[in-house]
Amino acid sequence: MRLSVISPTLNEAESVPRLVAALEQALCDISYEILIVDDNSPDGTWSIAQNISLTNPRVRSIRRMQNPGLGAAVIDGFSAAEGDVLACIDADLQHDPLILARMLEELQDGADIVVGSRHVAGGSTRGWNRLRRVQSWIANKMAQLLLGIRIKDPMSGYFVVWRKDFYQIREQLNGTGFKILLEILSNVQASKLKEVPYTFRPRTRGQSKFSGVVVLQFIHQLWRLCGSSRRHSVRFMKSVI
Ligand SMILES: Nc1nc2c(ncn2[C@@H]2O[C@H](COP(=O)(O)OP(=O)(O)OP(=O)(O)O)[C@@H](O)[C@H]2O)c(=O)[nH]1
Ligand SMILES: [Mg+2]
Repeated sequence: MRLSVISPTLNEAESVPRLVAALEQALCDISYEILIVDDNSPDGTWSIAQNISLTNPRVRSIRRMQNPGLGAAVIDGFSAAEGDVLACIDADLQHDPLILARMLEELQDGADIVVGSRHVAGGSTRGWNRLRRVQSWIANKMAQLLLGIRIKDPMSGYFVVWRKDFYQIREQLNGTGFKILLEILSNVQASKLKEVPYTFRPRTRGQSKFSGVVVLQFIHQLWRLCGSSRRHSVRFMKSVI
């Protein structure tokens, strides 16, 4: 089994070399490639990744010039990847690369999608103030209730999925916004979802891209996904009666 690790980046020049080093350490027994998918960052993140790729053949740098956005970057990275398994991980090392091996084990044991989770036993968030905790709790509940998603951390940006499953739904995915996992969970016919706990660490380099626009995009995404799941249910009911 070959793994492709996709990391979307925007102004993460300082983090990318550290991410590559941390992944190399975490994946020493695994066959893998790393794709840094950058939206032509003004700080030259794509060129840092390109320089690393000159001496490290496992690393590829993708410089995107159109349709910027986290979700769209992940879809492009997944499409360019060559592994049987696709992982999505933030570049800023808030996601712990050490749990990737365990996530792969869960896939090999029969899971369809494995999510790095802050909200199952053993998982946590470090350094969040009360406001961020409340915001995250509300967003989680909205996603679970409105979309019928059963996992504890549907807002996670850290997950692994089989490439064959991604290809089955690629055309249905909308890349607008931050929450590409929600998009995948709402479209995929996955029966077995697993969560592996980890501690979401504070960002130590670069700037957060979380903003009010991201929150609005999330609300719009929920509205859109809710509408399409209602349409699917009506179509299904019509087909059985
Ligand atoms: N390609 C691409 N990557 C993005 C974009 N926006 C964010 N990212 C990357 O997506 C990942 C998550 O973004 P963050 O800013 O860390 O979001 P967050 O983790 O929710 O927020 P913090 O906890 O404040 O860091 C990081 O690797 C970012 O560089 C974008 O528009 N395009
Ligand atoms: Mg972050």
